[in-house]
Amino acid sequence: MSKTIIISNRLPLQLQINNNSLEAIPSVGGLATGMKSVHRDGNGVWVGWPGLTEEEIPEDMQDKVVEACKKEQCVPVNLDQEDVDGFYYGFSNRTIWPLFHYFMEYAEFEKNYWNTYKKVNEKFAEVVLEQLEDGDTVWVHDYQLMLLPQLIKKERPETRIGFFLHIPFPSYEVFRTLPWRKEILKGLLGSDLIGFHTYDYERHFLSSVSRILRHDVNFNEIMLGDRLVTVNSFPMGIDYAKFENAALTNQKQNAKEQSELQRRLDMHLDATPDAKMILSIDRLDYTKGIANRIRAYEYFLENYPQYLEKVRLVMLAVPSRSNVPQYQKLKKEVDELVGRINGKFATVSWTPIWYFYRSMPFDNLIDLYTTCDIALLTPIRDGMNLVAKEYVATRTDKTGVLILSEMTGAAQELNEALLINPNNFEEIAETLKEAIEMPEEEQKQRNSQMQKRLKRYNVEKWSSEFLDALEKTKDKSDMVKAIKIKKTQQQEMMQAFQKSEKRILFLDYDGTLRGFVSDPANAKPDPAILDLVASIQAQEHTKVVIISGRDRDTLGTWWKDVPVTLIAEHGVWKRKSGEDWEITEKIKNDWMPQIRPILETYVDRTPGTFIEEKNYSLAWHYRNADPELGEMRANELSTVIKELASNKDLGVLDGNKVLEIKSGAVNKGKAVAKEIFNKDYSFIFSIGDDWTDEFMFEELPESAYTVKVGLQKTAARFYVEDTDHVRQLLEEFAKN
Ligand code: GDG
Repeated sequence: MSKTIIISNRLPLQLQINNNSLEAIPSVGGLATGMKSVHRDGNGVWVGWPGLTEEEIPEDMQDKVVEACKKEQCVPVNLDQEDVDGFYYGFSNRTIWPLFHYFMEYAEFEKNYWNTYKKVNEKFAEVVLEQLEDGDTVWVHDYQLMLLPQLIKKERPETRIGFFLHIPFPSYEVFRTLPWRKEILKGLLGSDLIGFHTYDYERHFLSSVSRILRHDVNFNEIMLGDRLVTVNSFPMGIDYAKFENAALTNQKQNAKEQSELQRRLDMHLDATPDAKMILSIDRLDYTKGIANRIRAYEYFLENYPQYLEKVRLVMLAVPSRSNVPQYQKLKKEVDELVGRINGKFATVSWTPIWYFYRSMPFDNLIDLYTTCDIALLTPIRDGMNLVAKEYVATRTDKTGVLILSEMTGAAQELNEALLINPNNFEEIAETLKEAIEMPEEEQKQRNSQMQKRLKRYNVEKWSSEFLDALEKTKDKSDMVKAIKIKKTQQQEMMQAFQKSEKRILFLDYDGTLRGFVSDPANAKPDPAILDLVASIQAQEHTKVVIISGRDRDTLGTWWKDVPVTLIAEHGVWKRKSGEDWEITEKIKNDWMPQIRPILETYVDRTPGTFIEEKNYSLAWHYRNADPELGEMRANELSTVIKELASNKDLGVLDGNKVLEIKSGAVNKGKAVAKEIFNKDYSFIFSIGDDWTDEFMFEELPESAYTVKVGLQKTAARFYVEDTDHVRQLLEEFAKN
């Protein structure tokens, strides 16, 4: 039975050696918490690092490590100290983490870290490949393993690979500062499906793919030769029932069953019933806005002294990455701030901040969630923030107020929370006041809405939607109607070619016989392709037609020595070998003086674009423009022209990075139809890469061999990957 392999840097269990015996403790953190329920209920294995380096595991305990992991359906990846330092504390946490959270000044670009990151991703790949069986699905998690999808795809191309990024994907302007940006993108593109928490992260990623790798992005799909990569957003949910049930159990507990923490909290509530408890929970991380939160709280106490002794900030900061210098600095800063504020405002009976620097057992977390009236979560940046969702889920009587930073992914779903800008102290202070004074009715109204949503879109739903979408990527290639030309089909085509006594081949030029170059004037045919086409043409009963949108002069000059038929400007002109150009359609070009100035304004506004003027058409090329700007302007221009063109019989052809405006009466479809009309060709072949070639595929009879270059939606019957494969195919014709 096929299985799902989950892969993340850390396993859901962390191993420790205490007094010579191995202990497994559950991992803390968003990813582990979220995926645990998926793993627990599903059939599969989880591959990751168990938390002990090779140096820390005595030889006689190695089997025990594997066994302890196996018990939990886990498979360990062995890392030594150097690996962990360079890969985890180095590249992951000193380069990617700060950069992706917009802390550019913290990002270190160290070649050694990068090399170890690569090496460790390869180690992960090795373990995954050992586990991988036919039909298995692979789900890779997070920023530590961004090279893994490609490493697996390379070895096992048929495997479905999903990748989910739990942190933000930054804007292109930030991402492009990374020296290894191309490698990271290529690594991720080994996946069939890439998921992000929000649409903004998705959009940033697509923008980087299109600008840095210059791949074509079609809405949320990326065409990569014969592969299609889908990108989408899947906002991660929580195990709602677990939090709700834990809260219900907590409320039913009698004094004896209660935890020590709950008893203490209750004591304070009894002593000061009108005082409010404000909660914050996060890993001690500079992205979480902890220092800002404390400063804003100070500002609140200063500006609203009526609340002195009436509020308490309960702050749980979980130790994290404490050997990275910025985290040590942050720890010091938070310690000092807490000390200063407590020193400044405390009275004999009141401490304004209760600060816990430790990890707490789950039940204590629930004590805090259910007891505190307000949750104050102020990250400067946060991929999602599950704590916000957990707080809402535990509020079973629907009271409680969530104050949440707009910079978290969660803020996009939790509109009923009080949203704040974490850098605006005044706003935070005022919002705290609003939260304290919020009528219960309003609290309930807001929380009911949020609870409904969180209950519905819980972590199971999140993971099943991701896995379903991953499964569906299989069908995507079928949606692209054409099938990759196989050896047998190629042979069958060649037999039909050989048998035929009257053959015609329509060959598109740019993107088919010749790859694209930045200046189309430099795309002259090379001697090899000229020879190849000439030798096909030299065969008996064979007519080769080069059919292109190019102007007749260029086409005529480039193909002057090869006795083929030329069709230029999408069918306006035709030249039989050894004859003069003839015009095939009576076409007007009196519209040009009106349309040209419009195109010129687009050239002025879009750097890198230019106009190509042909006899009966104008083409606006945007291949060298910024890809996003180019697409945007092309859409705009196409709409403008279509509006203007309605009474002029003009057509807009949306080609490969070119928009061509021409008389509506002409296209390659009409040209090929004329060419074969009443001629009884028994073998018809046509090949092209572009949207404008679709007219020809559509027009030709079903028996024709129509071939698209590149995997895209098409009316052609077959496709080949690229121009190299076009040549290989043409060589077959030449051999005959
Ligand atoms: C990353 C992204 C994204 C916290 N303290 C304790 C404890 N926790 C649990 C919470 C919660 C999780 O850890 C923290 O999740 P967050 O989402 O808030 O933050 P990160 O760890 O930074 O997670 C984040 C997440 O991945 C998921 O994609 O939301 O943006 O940065 O579940 O309950 N659990 C226990 N004791 C603690 O002291 N038992």
